[in-house]
Amino acid sequence: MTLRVGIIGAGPSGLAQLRAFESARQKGADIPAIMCFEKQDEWGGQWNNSWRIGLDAHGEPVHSSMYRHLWSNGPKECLEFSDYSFDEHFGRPISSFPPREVLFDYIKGRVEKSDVRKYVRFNSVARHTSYNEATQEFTLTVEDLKTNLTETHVFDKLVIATGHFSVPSAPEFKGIKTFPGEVLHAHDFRGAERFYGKKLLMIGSSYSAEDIGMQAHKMGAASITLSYRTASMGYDWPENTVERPLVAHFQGRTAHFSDGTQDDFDAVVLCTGYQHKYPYLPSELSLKSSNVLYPGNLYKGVVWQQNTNLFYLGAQDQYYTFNMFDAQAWFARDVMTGVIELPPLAERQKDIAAWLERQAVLPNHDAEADFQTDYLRELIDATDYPSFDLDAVCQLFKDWMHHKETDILGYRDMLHRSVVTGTMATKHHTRWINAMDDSMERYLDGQSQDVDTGSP
Ligand code: FAD
Ligand code: NA0
Repeated sequence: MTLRVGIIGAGPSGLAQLRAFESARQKGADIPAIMCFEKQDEWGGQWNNSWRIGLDAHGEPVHSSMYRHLWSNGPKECLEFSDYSFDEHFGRPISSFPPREVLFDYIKGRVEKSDVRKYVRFNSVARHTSYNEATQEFTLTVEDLKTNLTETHVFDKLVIATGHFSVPSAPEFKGIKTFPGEVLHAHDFRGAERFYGKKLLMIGSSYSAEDIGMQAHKMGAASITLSYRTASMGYDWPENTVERPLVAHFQGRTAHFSDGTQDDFDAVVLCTGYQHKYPYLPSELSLKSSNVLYPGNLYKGVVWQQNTNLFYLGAQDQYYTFNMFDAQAWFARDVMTGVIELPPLAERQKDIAAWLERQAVLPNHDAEADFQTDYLRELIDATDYPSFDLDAVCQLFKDWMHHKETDILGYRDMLHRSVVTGTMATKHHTRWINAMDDSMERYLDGQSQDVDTGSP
C-alpha cells in the first residue's frame, strides 16, 4: 500500500516537507500519498501575518507574531534555499535585509513553481491525534473551519510543522494587573506607531525586545527601557534607550527594578518568548522544551525518539531558518521512505546526548552559530539536498552579530554575498532607520526615503 504522510502546518517547515517530496518525484521516485493541513487560508506561516490579535475570523488563535515594518533580522544570504536562489526569484540582486512581504514572496515563489498546492487543505485545523501501536497508524482529526465539519484521516507518518513562536509565554509581575497603561505580549504587537512620544518598557532581552524596542525608537517613542532577567544585550543603544535588570514589581505606572532604580512608563511589552504547544497531540507525542538549539527527544533534531513515525520540523531555536527546515525535511523524507535507516534507540539516544552535552557548554553566540552549522552539515551530508558552503554562511552569521554590536540601527544596511549564487547584495535605496514603507512595491521600485545625503 502507498505510504500515507500527514503534514500539519504549511509554514516554511511544512512547505519544505512538500518540496522535499516534490524534489524526489522530479528525480523519478515514487512518492507517498501526502496531505498537508493548514489552519489559515494561505500558506507561509509566520510570514503570512495578520492585523488581528487574539482570535482570527474563525475564532482560532491568531498564529503569526509578525508585525508591520518587520524587516529580516538576519541576512537573507543565511536563509537562502540552495535549490531556489534570490536571483532566480527576483531576477536581480536585492539588499541583504528585505522586509517581511519580500521574504514572504520568495517563500511562495518556490512552492508555486513546484506545483505542491494541491496537497494543502487550507482552513483546516488539526484537532486531535491518536496512535495505534498495533497497526502503527496515526488517526488525525481535522476541522474544516469553513464548514465546521470534522474529518478523520489515517497516516503512517506524521510531520509536525506548526512552529513554536506563536503561543506567548507571559509571566506574572507583582502589580502589573493595576498598571494603568497598555500591557501586551510581543505576539500581539502589530506596529510601533502608537508608541510615538511614549515611555516604553520591554521585558526580555532577546530578538523581540531588541527589534520591537528599535521599532519604537524608529517611530518616535520618547524612551525605551529594556529589562533583562539573565543578561543585558549590551548593544550600543540610541540615547533614549537603556537596559535595566528585571522588574521586581509595579506600583501604578512605576516599575521598580531589582537594582533599586525605578521609572514611570506608558506601556509595557512582554518580550518573554513563546511556548512549545501542540494541543492536537497526546502528551506522549508532544514535545516539551524551552527555546533551545537542540531540544531533547528528537533524533537529529527531527525524529521523535519513542515513535519514529513522528517527525518535528523547525522545533529548534533558529540561527538558520528556511535552509535548515529544508535539510530537516529532506532527512525526514528519507527516513520515512527507508532511504535512511535509523540506528537503534540506544544509539540514537547516545547521539542526542552528545549534542545536548555540547549545547550545555556553548560559551557565546559565535559558538551557537558553529553548533547549528555542524548540525545542519550532518543533515545535509545525509541526503541529496543541494549542498552549499556552510562555513561561509556561518561566517555571515558571525559578521552579522558583529555588525549588530557595532551599529544596532545600521546593521540592516550592510551587504552580504550569496553563497548559493555568488551575487553581492545591492544597497537598498533607503537606510533602515528612514524606511517608513515596508511594502514590496516600495522596496523593489520605490523612491528613496532618505532625507539626508550624508554618510550613515
Ligand atoms: P510557522 O511559520 O510558525 O508556521 C506554522 C504553520 O502551522 C502556520 O501556518 C500555522 O497557521 C499552522 N498551524 C498551527 N497550528 C495548526 C493546527 N493545529 N492545524 C493546522 N495548521 C496549524 N526567521 C527568519 O529567518 N528571519 C526573520 O527575520 C524572522 N523574523 C521573525 C519574527 C518573528 C516575530 C517571529 C515570531 C519569527 C521570526 N522568524 C524569522 C522565525 C520564523 O519562525 C521562521 O522563519 C519560520 O516562519 C518558521 O517556520 P515554521 O513553518 O516552522 O513555523
Ligand atoms: P523572542 O525574543 O520572542 O524571539 C523569538 C526572552 O524572554 C529571553 O530574553 C528570556 O530571558 C526572556 N524571558 C523569558 N521568561 C522571562 C521571565 N519570566 N522574566 C523575564 N524575562 C523572561 O524569544 P526568545 O525565546 O528568543 O527570548 C525570550 C523568535 O522570534 C526568534 O526566533 C527571533 O528570531 C524571532 N524574531 C525575529 C524578529 C525579526 O526578525 C523580531 C522578533 C522576533 P532569559 O533570562 O531566559 O535570557 C525582526
